[in-house]
Amino acid sequence: MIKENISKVLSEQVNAEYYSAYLYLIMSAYADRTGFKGVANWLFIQAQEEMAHGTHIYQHILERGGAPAFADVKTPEAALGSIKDVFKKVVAHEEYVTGLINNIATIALKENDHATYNFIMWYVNEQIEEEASANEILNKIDFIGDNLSLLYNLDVELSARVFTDPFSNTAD
Ligand code: OFO
Repeated sequence: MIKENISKVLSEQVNAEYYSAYLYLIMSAYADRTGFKGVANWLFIQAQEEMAHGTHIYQHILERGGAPAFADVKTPEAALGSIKDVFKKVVAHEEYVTGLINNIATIALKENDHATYNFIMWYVNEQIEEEASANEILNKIDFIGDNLSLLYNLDVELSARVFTDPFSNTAD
């Protein structure tokens, strides 16, 4: 049976994952409306991944006999100035989420909850990827500068991203 404080912090993470989904949908809508359909696609898939994360953590709480707690999902800040601004915010947000995940790992270890520790390690690794891919795009945007044709190429590149359920091959 999962301890109450672990169940609480995991429930907060479910909320944070849905917040992330909202954030990326807001960004995706901004990109779509400004003509960057590829960027919009990348962000839309990012939002889908966040929802999959939220559901996965929710299922873990239930599987361990816990009671998921539900709180309001905050509305993310909608003001975005440019595509570069979007990716600066993606990087900053993923760094923030990494901190939340690390905190869960720390609490799980302190509570001797190796099941949650093992579970959350998937997210520790996922955050390495999340930060790396967002940073890679931000670096490309920095390199591109004002070159519109390179920016167009990046948009085409990001349009190729497709959603694959990260948990389709696991029993989690
Ligand atoms: Fe849930 O991975 Fe991004 O935040």
